[in-house]
Amino acid sequence: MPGEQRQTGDAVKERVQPEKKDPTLYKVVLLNDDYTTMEFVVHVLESVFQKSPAEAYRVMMAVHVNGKGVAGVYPWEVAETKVDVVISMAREAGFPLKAVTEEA
Ligand code: TYC
Repeated sequence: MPGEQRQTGDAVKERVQPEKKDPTLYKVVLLNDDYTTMEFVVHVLESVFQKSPAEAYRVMMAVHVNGKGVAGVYPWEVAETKVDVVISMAREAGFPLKAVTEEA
């Protein structure tokens, strides 16, 4: 409606920058264990973390050798959801695989 927008001079607050999203990123870290198969970990890395077969194998071996390794880095909600998906898949398949988030 014409005349409805008041031009008081101080009522208009210009937004010079778009609202900032939380910039904090979180690593999803896979932990080694003696019972989860290498094949299953590779499958998780390919299906949940969109790794190529070669990269999935590389990350799985890094976890196997070093005890833990980064599967991916994401905003908090995405990282937490990926951990939940990994744990659900592992328990469903009968494996004790663990995944945790760490601040990146
Ligand atoms: N250490 C396991 C084995 O020898 C393989 C494995 C790799 C398990 C990575 C968990 O996050 C893991 N079968």
